[in-house]
Amino acid sequence: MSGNKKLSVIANEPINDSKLDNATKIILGLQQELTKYIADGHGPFLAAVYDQNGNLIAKTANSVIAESCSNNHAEMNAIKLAEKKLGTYDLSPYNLSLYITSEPCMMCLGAIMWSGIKAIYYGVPSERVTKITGFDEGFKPNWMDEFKKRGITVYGHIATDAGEKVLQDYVKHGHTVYNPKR
Ligand code: AZG
Ligand code: ZN
Repeated sequence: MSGNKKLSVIANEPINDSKLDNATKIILGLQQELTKYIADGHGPFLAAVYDQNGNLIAKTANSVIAESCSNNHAEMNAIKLAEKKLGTYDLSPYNLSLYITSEPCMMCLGAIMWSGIKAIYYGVPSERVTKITGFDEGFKPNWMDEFKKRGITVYGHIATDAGEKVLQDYVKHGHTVYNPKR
């Protein structure tokens, strides 16, 4: 993150070290794997749903370009796959957490809210995603407090150096930034 202030982790509850350590390991692993997904034609975002015992329920990358669908963000794909696997539109009884390489965009915040996911942990914040890549992440006033009101835990800015490097490489290698024309 050359030339930028090091980001501190933020959360909408008092920070729990064991949750943060676990999330840091998972997100660092996702950032590493993401490089392979990008080489296979995916967008530069990866998301994984885990249950409270650490079992992986779903892991998916962004497939907007690969599947010609503007909705196919990593988080949307992961939620859809988790719901399909568990055979329900309401994940709330399963106490699931969503781990994401970057902060969710405006669309994915809605999807997370209506899925019944109980906690999210993300890497690179939206302002940095936009600055590095040019992806438009939308407008999201006060969303961490709104999630808290709805019982959804949020931790962010986890392992940001690794995450920013992946995004910088995506741009450096000339991969597509797929915003609609305006
Ligand atoms: C995105 N941001 C996140 N977090 N995930 C995706 O799949 C995205 N696509 N565009 N911005
Ligand atoms: Zn999104």
